[in-house]
Amino acid sequence: MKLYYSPLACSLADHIALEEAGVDYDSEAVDLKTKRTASGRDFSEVTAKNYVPVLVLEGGEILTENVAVLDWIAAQFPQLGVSEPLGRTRVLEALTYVTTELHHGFKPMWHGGTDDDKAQARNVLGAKLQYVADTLRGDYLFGDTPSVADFYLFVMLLWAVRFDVPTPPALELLRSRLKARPAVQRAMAQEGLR
Ligand SMILES: N[C@@H](CCC(=O)N[C@@H](CS)C(=O)NCC(=O)O)C(=O)O
Repeated sequence: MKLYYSPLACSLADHIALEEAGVDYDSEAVDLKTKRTASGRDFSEVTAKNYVPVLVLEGGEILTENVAVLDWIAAQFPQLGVSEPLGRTRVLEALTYVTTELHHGFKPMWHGGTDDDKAQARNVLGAKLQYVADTLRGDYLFGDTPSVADFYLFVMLLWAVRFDVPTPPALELLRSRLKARPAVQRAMAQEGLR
């Protein structure tokens, strides 16, 4: 299994999930500007979508789209999902919120938005993070242990620090709690992050 990632991109969630799962995997960084992998390969040969994450499975199948990749990882390693009757659906609900409401909300910050665009995005993202804080079920989104949705949320919380997005205290705690986990530290170290 091989993960294509870019440092501090949304693929960090998958990197963390694989480390938390304790599975053997390879990984290779992708330069998202040049679209070259660290070994010099043209990334469009891996995926015509040209974005991360990409997870290449043992049989050579290629998974893209963060929600699908994280859902697949949680299906292989149920400790990274939620074990209740609606568990998988709740995790998909949370992953979809993160990708459509949070991740996409950062576009003006990553893609040269105007100062007005960025200020507006900060307000909207702050309100959406407040919604997440209000619905936490415990130390993590769904209770005492983190799921793949927490790992994707974690990346958004790192972006919030980087771009000065107001973050509710409960989510600052969640960020610190996740950052203290050995698997998270290993994934971040592999991406050259602190
Ligand atoms: N629809 C994709 C979007 C993934 C995405 O936005 N990846 C970013 C990094 S966070 C990327 O690779 N951007 C480079 C590009 O789009 O050229 C998903 O949900 O996985």
